[in-house]
Amino acid sequence: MKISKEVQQAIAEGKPVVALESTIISHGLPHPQNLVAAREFEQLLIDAGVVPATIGIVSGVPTIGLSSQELEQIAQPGTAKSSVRDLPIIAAKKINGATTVAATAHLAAKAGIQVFATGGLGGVHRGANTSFDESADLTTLATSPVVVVSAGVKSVLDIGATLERLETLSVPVVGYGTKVFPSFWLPESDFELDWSVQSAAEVAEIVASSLDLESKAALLVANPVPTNQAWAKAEHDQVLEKAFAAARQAGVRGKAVTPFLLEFIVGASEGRSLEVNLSLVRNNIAVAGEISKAISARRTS
Ligand code: PSU
Ligand code: MN
Repeated sequence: MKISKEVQQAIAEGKPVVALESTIISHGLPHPQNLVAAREFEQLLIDAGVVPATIGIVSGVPTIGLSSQELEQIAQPGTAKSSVRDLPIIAAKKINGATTVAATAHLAAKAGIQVFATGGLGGVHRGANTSFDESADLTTLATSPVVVVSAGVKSVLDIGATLERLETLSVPVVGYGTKVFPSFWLPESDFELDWSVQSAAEVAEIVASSLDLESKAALLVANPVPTNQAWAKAEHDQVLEKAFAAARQAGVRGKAVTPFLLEFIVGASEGRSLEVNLSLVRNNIAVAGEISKAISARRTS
């Protein structure tokens, strides 16, 4: 594992650092906007006084804090989508890989980074009772002590089942300023949470308690996209129906499912879903930045 000098120094000095994933770059956003977006995500953190640590695999080496040039490589079409189980294979083959939420959370926690911003966490897919398609994001969060800021999970998933699995896996979930679990492009879902927090300082307090209790699990902070930036519900529902039908017809399986659905949805919404996707990531990054600053303020006070 390689940690960039800047990230290493920030961790050592207890300065705010936020990890960012790279599968969203390689498989979640269309090329070539993906590289522009990846650079913008990092800049948002820099402007907020936070050190960005985009994580990916460069020639087999898990890298925490990609350089500008490395980021460009990871954004190339064809980069391997890498969850935790792919890490040793990609390492041995010495190829580039883009890390999912699971792999990013795993590596961030190993590096000592406490906060991670993404778009949407993976979860239990609809029909999982027969397909068994449940993202390794869920099981990995049970053993990766890091705060994950996510706009809930995508409404293409079985949200109820995903929340049940998070409960079973003992991964705490808090709504950020809400008790309603968000569903990615939409600020709401049909599911109510047990807990909500009102500030980054409150999240920092929970992180401190987790450390005291020697908890190994992540903390999922569910941050809804602001209503005025959300996708129109009617169009959202229509496009999702089409996406499910297309996925069924194409017979996609395994790790291709999530990228297939996301790409289809961007096309079928003529880019409107993409705008919302970018907005919600920006919002998650802003909240993650605040949380990392609150954690680092506690440490130095
Ligand atoms: N949500 C998004 N965009 C993405 C993903 C999730 O809005 O690109 C990616 C994340 O990297 C997540 C992965 O970890 O999809 C989940 O894939 P799977 O369902 O195959 O575990
Ligand atoms: Mn899957």
